[in-house]
Amino acid sequence: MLEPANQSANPTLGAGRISPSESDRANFVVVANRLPVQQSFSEGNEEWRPSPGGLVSALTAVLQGHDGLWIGWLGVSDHGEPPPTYEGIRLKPVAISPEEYADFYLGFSNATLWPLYHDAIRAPVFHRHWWNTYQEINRRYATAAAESVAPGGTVWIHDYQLQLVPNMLRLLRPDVRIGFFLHIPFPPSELFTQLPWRREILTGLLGADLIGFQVPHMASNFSRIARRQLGATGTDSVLLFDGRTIRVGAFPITVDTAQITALALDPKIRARARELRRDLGNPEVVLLGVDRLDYTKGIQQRIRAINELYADGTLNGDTHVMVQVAVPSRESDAHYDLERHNLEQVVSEMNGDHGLVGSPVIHYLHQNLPFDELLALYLAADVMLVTPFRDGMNLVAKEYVTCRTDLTGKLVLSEFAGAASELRGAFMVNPHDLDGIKEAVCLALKAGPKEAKARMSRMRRKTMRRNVFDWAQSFLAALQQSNPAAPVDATDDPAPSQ
Ligand code: GDG
Repeated sequence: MLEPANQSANPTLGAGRISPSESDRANFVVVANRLPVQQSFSEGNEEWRPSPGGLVSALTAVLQGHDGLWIGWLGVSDHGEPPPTYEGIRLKPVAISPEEYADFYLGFSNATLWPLYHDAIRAPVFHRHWWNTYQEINRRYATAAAESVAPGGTVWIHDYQLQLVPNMLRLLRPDVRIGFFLHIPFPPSELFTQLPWRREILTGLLGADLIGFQVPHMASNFSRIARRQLGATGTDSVLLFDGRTIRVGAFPITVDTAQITALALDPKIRARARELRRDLGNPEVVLLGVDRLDYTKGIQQRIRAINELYADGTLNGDTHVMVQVAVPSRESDAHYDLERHNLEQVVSEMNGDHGLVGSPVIHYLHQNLPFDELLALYLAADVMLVTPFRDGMNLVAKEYVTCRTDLTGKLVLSEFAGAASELRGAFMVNPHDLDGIKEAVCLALKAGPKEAKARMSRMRRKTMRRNVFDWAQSFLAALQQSNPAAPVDATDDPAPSQ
């Protein structure tokens, strides 16, 4: 485990303009694209709220116990000063100008890496000036981390926006332990090697002592590519490169099962679920999709499949109703704008063809809902549709399963979501196969309570075994086993893949 908290830490260290003296440095530093707080305005007043999501709560708990500091960007507005601390964690913002945001975030992160790492569902775009800014911004995060971490401390870097940070930090601070976790898929060699800067990205990642992926085959992809492209040696789980040992493993992320279970049993949320079903006209079957509005999530394809089931009479507007929540995402990107436009076209076609006055067949919400409302929807849904073309994990699937404490409910799940390797009780689909989606939905509809219960029990047994705190602890425990100063033998037993 991590070293105990440094009691002399200065809890007021704030906006990152102070260069911390050695005694002010943190034993444990998280580096992520975003800070765990975001700015909002209520009646004209500025407020800082925690950013939503399980990652923030999981890492908050770990950071609180270990004199933690979080380095990240403030968000699009970049206005105002964040609080110096959040729930006892020091915050260190990284400034990114609007021009840099366009090149680093919208450009290289989301128009080069995001599509390339998600099966090239959209053609990745390669621009040298995006790459230059990506390097610059990664250097900025690495410098902030190097200035903030105590001697011999631990730094945990997150996700595809920051893949160069591990090695940049290693060069600045060879004394610290460095972990990196990729939340999205790592692509197969044929795609990754398209990247003109593939060697630089691999070298960047190999600066870490431990590199974590969502599922084992992504970890092996990475190791194989590192051996082939950079001449690293070793196995899929322990690599030797540049005189150092790097561990590689799978650490499947999960949700805060205890919190979600407690909320799912809350009478107010259960009453809200009943109210939602009433508002939907008390249909026999409620089908639900919940996704960030992203072209990787397969939302249109899924709705097309459902539309065909209405058209051929398998589904009926009197008895079957669908709800699709599409959370606004990356709205300044033209791909996302087009995705929204096309999705809304499909939704309105479906209602136009099969709805009645006062009884649409699909209810579409382009909104970020309060988490309680989302849970009420999970409880109200008989069939949950999670059909991404490619997804690192997909937490929505795990949240749905966690909510179904009474073992009812059916999950239709893409075989290309990381969650598919754990949720074997789902009705699996190839999300590219429209007929296959229709078939899986039909099977889910036909499955009786006994089969549904057996499938849900199987999924819950797996999901309820670990929560997001165990995920963070297991990564950090594996990281603590590594010793940046002393290379270990490549034949050593690796960090376990879970
Ligand atoms: C990336 C990877 C990986 C959704 N709608 C609302 C809302 N949500 C929350 C869900 C869930 C989260 O957003 C979505 O997580 P996913 O895992 O499904 O997808 P990404 O955003 O793409 O996340 C993914 C993940 O990182 C973690 O490593 O699993 O593969 O792509 O938690 O509950 N939350 C609220 N209102 C909504 O309307 N409050």
